[in-house]
Amino acid sequence: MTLFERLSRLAVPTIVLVAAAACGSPPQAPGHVHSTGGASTQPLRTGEQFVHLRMAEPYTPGAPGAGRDDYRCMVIDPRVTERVFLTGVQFQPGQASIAHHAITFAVPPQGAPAVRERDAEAAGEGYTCFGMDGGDGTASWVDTWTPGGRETLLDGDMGYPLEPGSLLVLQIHYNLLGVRDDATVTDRSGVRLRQTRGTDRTVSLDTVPLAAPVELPCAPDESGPLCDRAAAMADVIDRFGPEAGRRADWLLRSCGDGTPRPGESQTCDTPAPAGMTVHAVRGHMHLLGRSIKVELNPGTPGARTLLDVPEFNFDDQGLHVLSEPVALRPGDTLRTTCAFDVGLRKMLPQLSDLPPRYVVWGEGTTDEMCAPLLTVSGPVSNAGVGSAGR
Ligand SMILES: [Cu+2]
Repeated sequence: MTLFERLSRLAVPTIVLVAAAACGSPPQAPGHVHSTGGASTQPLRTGEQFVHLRMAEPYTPGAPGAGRDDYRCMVIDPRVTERVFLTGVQFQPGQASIAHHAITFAVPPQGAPAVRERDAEAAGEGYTCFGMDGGDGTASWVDTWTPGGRETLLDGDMGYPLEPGSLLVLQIHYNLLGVRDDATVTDRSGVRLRQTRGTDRTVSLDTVPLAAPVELPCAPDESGPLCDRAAAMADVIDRFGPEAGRRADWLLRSCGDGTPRPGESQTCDTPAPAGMTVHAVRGHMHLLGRSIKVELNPGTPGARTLLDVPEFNFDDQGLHVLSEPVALRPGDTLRTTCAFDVGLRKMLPQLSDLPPRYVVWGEGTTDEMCAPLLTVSGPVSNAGVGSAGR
């Protein structure tokens, strides 16, 4: 399962936003944010310790076909024996020359078997994965690293809970453009966790995905069988199965009347099903993504912009921390808007050799997503979604 399946599984009918798993204590207002470059390290705070973990075995990246990009999910068992909270993550590349970006997912115990199975089925360390596909549907997207990446810390007694039996998945994008065909480069990357045992008052963070449709037609000068939406949908279903493949249609019904409106910009209004506190937001799209935005209650006196990335970069999906946390009330409108640029297809080495296609939501390199990810605490259960209250 994917994070999107988590979204659709938990979604209350007709809406797209989902309050993720229960959070414990009431949110505590964080103050400001500390960021440090890779070279310097933010000191440990009270109760924190660093835990260094590495891939179990080295991996030799290899891109499929003529491609130069390998997206690989590495499974690491943090072997926690009691619940801890992740308050910071620093990916540590084994081969900086080929490490393009890395996403850290925390997989709770109930999601671990599916991840282990996928890992076991693939030869070599890890398994092939892309985009939001880092774990099973229960995984929380905790961190994104890019070269020179910064550990982003929220200031406050809060973190991502890691229960015994949890796993970490590091999704590493290896770019092999600078590697000669006759050269072999192996990687054994790791991750430094900043963790704390926490207390009963420590606030659990979770990631809540939003979504808008992707209905990106071929450019006027492009043609081919996959430029037909039905053919493109059949192709996605062929690659990812019927349930995954029909997400594009599900999104159209959730965000509107079910009718595709092809275009480079798409939007979706989502009522918040529960109260929660938003601390930070990141945007996720794939390679054709141009911009991504999340607005709260647009067109009202209380309107706020929670995320505005006017120049999206797939390899820099950093966390945007709000200057102060924003409380969502049930029924608040969250408007997600994404723009894509089909012209990028000809310019990107990962896509330029592939046949043009009508792009819909999907897990693959050639598919797209429009998925803001909210870092939240404390869904309040008065809307019936989520089980923690205060
Ligand atoms: Cu994705």
